[in-house]
Amino acid sequence: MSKKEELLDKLARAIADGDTQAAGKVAEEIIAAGIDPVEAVLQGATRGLEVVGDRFKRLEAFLPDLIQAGDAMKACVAVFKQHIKPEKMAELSRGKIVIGTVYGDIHDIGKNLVATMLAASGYEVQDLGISVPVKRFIEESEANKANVIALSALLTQTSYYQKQLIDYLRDAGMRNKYYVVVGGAPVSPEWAKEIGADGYARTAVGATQLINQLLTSGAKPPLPQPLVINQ
Ligand code: B12
Repeated sequence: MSKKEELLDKLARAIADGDTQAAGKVAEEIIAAGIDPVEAVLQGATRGLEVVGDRFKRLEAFLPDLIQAGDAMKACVAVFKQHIKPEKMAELSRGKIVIGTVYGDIHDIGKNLVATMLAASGYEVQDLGISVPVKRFIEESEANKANVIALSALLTQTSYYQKQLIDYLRDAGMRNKYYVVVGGAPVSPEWAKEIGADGYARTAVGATQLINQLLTSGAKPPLPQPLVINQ
């Protein structure tokens, strides 16, 4: 194993183990060894996140492990940031997600899980919290140049606002700007199709897969049928 492979491996392990201190230290070693920091994130740190994501799927890791891994990721990126040219920074983000629980709904446990999984998977996540009006979702998505708007609804009544947001985007001629994905206990693939969403996932792990697939598919929103991840 070359010195470079060894360091990237060490970084992946530090992230997977959620070891913030080690992640920062290995990041310094990587810079000192003259390795491209963008490559280190893409080939090392991201691999660590995938490992912890897989463990989470197999119930071998839990939410605190994901949060720790996310923190370790932030620690290494903080070191790398000082050595990356601004124009290269975009390569580090897999995409920007604006997420929230829709208006009138205060359930946030599932939404928080989805947001954490996405952040731990390398996305820039703007979490707007609970009971978020449609207009605020749009304003924040515009301001943040988001790729995806993710809407959580736990009440049958409030899932209506998922439809309202998509209608709003369509009426404003903005529907092709964002993928809109929906989820929450009363939300089904049928509902996602009826309201013209781009995707539905049943769980937080599924939500990450869904967004990975949407953003790498090359298909532009709105999709003719929602992509459904039933896990
Ligand atoms: C905990 C809870 C509460 C807590 C919420 C605390 C909090 N901080 O979130 C409190 C006590 C505040 C609460 C209040 C109410 N609740 Co409540 N609540 C629940 C309960 C028991 C669990 C929800 C939960 O957290 N599940 C665990 C998480 C992990 O699962 P999840 O939210 O489904 O999220 C997962 C997926 O859905 C998905 N997902 C979630 N969001 C998204 C988004 C995207 C984009 C994607 C892709 C995926 C995705 O990924 C998540 C992780 O895998 C459910 C029952 C249930 N079994 O769902 C009722 C339930 C949702 N509540 C219900 C009701 C009626 C209410 C109240 C109206 C009660 C009342 N009369 O006051 C109020 C509503 C207040 C309001 N305006 O929102 C009903 C809704 C019925 C319906 N279909 O409309 C339920 C189903 C209970 C029932 N069987 O009647 N509730």
